Amino acid sequence: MSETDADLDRFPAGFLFGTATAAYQVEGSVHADGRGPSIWDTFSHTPGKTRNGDTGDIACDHFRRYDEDLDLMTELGVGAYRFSVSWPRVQPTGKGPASTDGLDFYRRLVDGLHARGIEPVVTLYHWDLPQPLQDAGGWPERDTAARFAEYAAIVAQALGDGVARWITVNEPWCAAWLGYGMGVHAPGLTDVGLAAAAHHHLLLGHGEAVAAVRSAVPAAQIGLSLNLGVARPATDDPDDVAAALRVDGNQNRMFLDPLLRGSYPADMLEHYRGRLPGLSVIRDGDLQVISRPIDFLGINFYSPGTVADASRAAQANAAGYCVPDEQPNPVSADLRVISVTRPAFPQTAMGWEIEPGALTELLTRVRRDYGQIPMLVTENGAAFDDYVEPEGTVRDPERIRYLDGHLRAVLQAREAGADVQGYFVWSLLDNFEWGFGYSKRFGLVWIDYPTGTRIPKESFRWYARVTQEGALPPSGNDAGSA
Ligand code: GCO
Repeated sequence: MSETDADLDRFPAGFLFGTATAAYQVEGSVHADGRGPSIWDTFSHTPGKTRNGDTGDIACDHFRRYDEDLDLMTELGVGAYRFSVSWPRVQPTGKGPASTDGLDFYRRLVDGLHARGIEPVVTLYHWDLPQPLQDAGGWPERDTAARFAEYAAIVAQALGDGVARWITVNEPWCAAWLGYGMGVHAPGLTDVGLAAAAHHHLLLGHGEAVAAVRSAVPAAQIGLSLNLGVARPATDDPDDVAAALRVDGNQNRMFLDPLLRGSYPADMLEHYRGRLPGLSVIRDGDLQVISRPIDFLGINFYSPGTVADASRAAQANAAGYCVPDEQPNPVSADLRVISVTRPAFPQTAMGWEIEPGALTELLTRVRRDYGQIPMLVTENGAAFDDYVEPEGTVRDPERIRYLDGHLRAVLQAREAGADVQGYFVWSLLDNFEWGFGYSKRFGLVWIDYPTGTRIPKESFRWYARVTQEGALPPSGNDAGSA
């Protein structure tokens, strides 16, 4: 039965409204209680790697101010808070006995959430690999997957049934391809063969962690968060269509196929054959581990993409696209693709195109191609050039419009049969945006970094109404009216 338009503003009872952060981006206190260095501590302290040399040393000081942030979540009215556990806070060297003090911080956080009636959703890996494991080879090394399973078991046993929903790995694509292929994320390497091997071992680590968490918390609901993309060809020329298929393979099918079908896509196995060590690291039985059943699929979505064959920049330009003049990164060069953008198309402060309908397109594609699987939008949000007004408020109508549009896109995907059960705004707080440092603000809450002062933005109040009513303001009304 088709819902009426009015219903399309309303979410079903039980829909999970949440918000999200990640340890290295918000916690600070990087030496507290014996926390060891992660690859992001090393990377951010390496000159030239992050904007202005920004690091996560202080970040939002969430490690010390978490109680204040929990109160903000109460005000926000969210049903769930997605946060990540810092592996080097739990195991300072990435292996061996756990740090009780490190685990205690997360126990306090989980208890504080329960005390406020907010469900904790734990991400086990949000990119902060303990540096000693990278020194031993990092994710291109198979042993790292085993170390990750050991760490997952420790955290699951420590937090136990206080956590119902577990996300093993956040965006393995970023960890592998930005970190080992493009060099713009930690550990800052630029080797396609290493990136492909890291890709496989991150998925293997996910599969091993699924078993570890299930064994410690039998009732757990377990998934992972993928930053799946929408890669459209710039023209219908066969070379552009093939280029978009290669990007779809690298960003989407090389995850969804092994996870949900138990095999890598043949075209991408062929593409990466010979990039060593690459996917030559696959061993018998690995795909059975990787495709262990999960209870939900987390999808992080921000923006669609348009792709042309690397040899067709002039044609893409002639077709009206903006073609970047920067040198392609090693991963795109290997795929023989260029990303192009639509002129005068609305963009966020990251230069990412704003097209909410692309989220519907993505969610319904997953449903169509991989069957019915419960999905959570575990990240969606936007950076804009926010500022504090003279009266001390932060008005961010663009962010309200962005969130309104993408929440409507979720409703439309549900209407089309996708089982989307929740939505998490990235992010609760302005925070350390990786290579961009503190120059990009994604938060519902403004952070005054020198003082740590929190200022809820207008979008915070807008989202609090949505979580309260379980519905969006009728479209066009109050959706971030300037
Ligand atoms: C990601 C990460 C977040 C980012 C956010 C904005 O999805 O890249 O999970 O840590 O900060 O997505 O880029």
